[in-house]
This record gives sequence, C-alpha cells and structure tokens, in this order.
Amino acid sequence: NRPQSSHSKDRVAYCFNHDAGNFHYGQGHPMKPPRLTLTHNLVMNYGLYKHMDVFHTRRAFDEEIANFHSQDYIEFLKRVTPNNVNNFTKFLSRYNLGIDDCPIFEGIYDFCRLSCGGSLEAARKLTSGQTDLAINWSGGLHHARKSEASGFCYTNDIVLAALELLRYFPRVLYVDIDVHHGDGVQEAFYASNRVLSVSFHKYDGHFFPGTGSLDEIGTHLGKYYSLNVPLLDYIDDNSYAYIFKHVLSMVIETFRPGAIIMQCGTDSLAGDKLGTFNISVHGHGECVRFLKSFNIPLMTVGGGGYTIRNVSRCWTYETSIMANTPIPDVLPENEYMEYFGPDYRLNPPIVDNHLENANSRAYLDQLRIQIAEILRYMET
Ligand code: ZLV
Ligand code: CA
Ligand code: ZN
Repeated sequence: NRPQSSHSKDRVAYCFNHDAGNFHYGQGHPMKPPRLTLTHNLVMNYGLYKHMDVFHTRRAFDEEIANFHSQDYIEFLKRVTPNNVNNFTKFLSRYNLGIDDCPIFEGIYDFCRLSCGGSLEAARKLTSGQTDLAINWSGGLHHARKSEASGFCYTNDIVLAALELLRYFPRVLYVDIDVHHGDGVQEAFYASNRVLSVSFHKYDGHFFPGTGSLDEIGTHLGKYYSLNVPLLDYIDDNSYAYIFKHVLSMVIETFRPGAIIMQCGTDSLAGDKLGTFNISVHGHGECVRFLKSFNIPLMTVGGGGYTIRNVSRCWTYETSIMANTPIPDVLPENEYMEYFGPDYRLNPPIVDNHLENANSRAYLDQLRIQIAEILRYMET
C-alpha cells in the first residue's frame, strides 16, 4: 500500500453527462433521474470541479453492453417505446419489463447507454492509470440481469465496469451500501473468485429483492467470494461504521483487490422514501472515506436514493471526500435552492425520530464472527 500522505495528490475523474438527468420513469415512480442534475448542480456550485478532472462521458455502444447482456434483450430495449409497447406484450414478461417497477419510458435505452457509458469510462480511467479515483453517479444499477430488468434497473453498468477492470486487475472488490441487496452483481460473479462482492442491506426475507442472507457465499470457484451483511431496521451511524469497517478491513487484508467498485446507493440514508435505515450523510460518507484510505484504485457509482434532496447532498459530500476537498456545511447559492430548505445545509442533523436501532451490538458481533469464518476459507 502506498503511504497515506499520497491522498492529497490523488487524481479524481468525475464522469458526467448532462443528458442522464432528463429521463422520467413515469408519474408516481420513486426513481427520479433529475436527482443527477441536482447533484451535479451542487458539485459545480461548491467549486469541486477545480479539484477533479471532469469528463463529459459518451454513451456506451451496443457491443460494450453486450459484454454482459444478451443480444436479444438489448435489441428489445432499443426497440420498445411507450407508443409501440402493445406490439411487444409477449416479451414484457420474459424480460420483466413494463410492469410497475420497470416501466417502459421514453428514451429507456438511451438512459441505459448513458449510465453504462459513465461506469465504463470511470473503469477505463483507472485501468489506464490516468486516475486514482473515479466517479459516476449515474451508475450503480445493481439489480439488472443478463436478460432481465429488475428493481428499476435495466442494464448493469457495475458488471460491465467490473469486467473492464478484470482486463487489468487480477482481483476486483465490489462493495454495495445501497439499502437493497446487490443481487445482480452478486449473481453475475457468483461462480468467480476474481470478483468479491460484499453487500450491506436490509434483510428480513421480504424486503426487496428478498435475497442476501449470510449463507449466500458463492459457488464453484466463487465459493467464499460472495459476502452478505444482512441488517435490521434503523441502523445508525455508529453501528454502520462499526460493522462496515470491521468487515472491509478483514476483506481487503484477505482478498487484496487491485481495484474497488463502491455502489453508494443513498436509500440507506435516514428519511429515505423506500429505505428503513437511519444513517446520516456524514455516516454514509465515512464509508467512502474508509475505502479510499486503503489507496487502492477506487470508483464510486450511484444507485438507489428516493428522497432526492438527500441524494444530491450525499453524493456531493462524497464527491468532496473523493476530491480530498473539505466543503462548508452551508450550501452555496444554486439554481435549486428551494429543495434544500429549511436548513440549507449539506449534512442536516437527523432529528430525534425515536426510531430504535434493531441491530444490537451482539447481533453485529455475531455477523462479524460469521463473516470472519467465511473469509478463513478463502484461498489466499
Ligand atoms: O435502489 O414500485 O417490492 C437500485 C435500488 O436498489 C418491489 N419492488 C416489487 C416486488 C413486488 N413489488 C412491488 C411492485 C411495486 C411497483 C412500484 C413502487 C412504487 C411506488 C413506491 C414504491 C415502490 C417500490 N418498489 C418500493 N420498493 C419497490 C421494489 C423495488 C425496489 C428497487 C430498488 C432499486 C436503484
Ligand atoms: Ca446493498
Ligand atoms: Zn436500493
């Protein structure tokens, strides 16, 4: 590992395309792409572009998306529109599309190309040695499968980025702090010992997508190379940092990844519309800071996040951590100021919401022990 002092010289590639925020899943749908525009607005108004290399990323090509997804599924995504969907009813159930979670919206494939293009660019900046750290907040769509949409995700930019990293790095670590289980990424590499997937998520057997128990540990060569940290409601900053740091210290020491992909879904924040965790923007960011401190090439991607003022706060804060540039808590003047009242701050304190953390210290210690046990079997 390089010395910690190299931090301030870390180069950061911020991958962005303005078009990604201009899509609409449809009325009443919780996934709101304009949160990406809101995030970029804060990042720019804080002046963080002065501390990063900003790249306006291109759309991924079909051939690049086909490195994971099947050709027929890609063809379908390219062709289907809200107007012609009636001609495709036979395919909708095959690809799990058009039903509530994964609607057909205008420009659906363009949205996929933008999200995948950003993550591929971020991965390539790392493999070319052009940068130490890379960011694509329009990525992180961890549920998508080879030939199937799932949970608001149509194409899996993370799997594509991991495949790109694997061309140069022998081992890639995937870390997922979205409140949901990172099932699509886990499944893609379930039989591989070259990608270790670690997801922290709410798990009670019912919460979407229903998978992610401790005993999903991988198969064949990939046995012991999938780790799941099932958590209970209302976990707070202290408990989350406790389990996150213990698990990732053990994992990195044992697995020695050449690069890390971190999915930073913000639906694990307190007050999220879909999530039931109770962590603050600061606590979420501590996870990024911790992974960055290992000085291993790191890319962060977005993911869930349904209370959009907090999504943009959190990803802006995490951009500042990646750029190693502290920013004031008082938000700068910006075009979307009305979203951030009444406090107009980056990291508003969590009001005492009387939500009791269901994760006792004993429960977390039990998880630690069981994960340490799995890691003992990992070939090193
Ligand atoms: O954050 O959905 O629970 C990455 C991510 O991880 C379900 N879906 C499915 C299984 C049967 N159901 C319900 C279908 C409902 C369809 C519409 C909503 C509409 C309004 C408000 C909430 C939801 C909703 N859907 C809440 N949870 C779901 C999950 C999918 C969660 C995906 C998380 C994606 C971006
Ligand atoms: Ca997760
Ligand atoms: Zn989620």
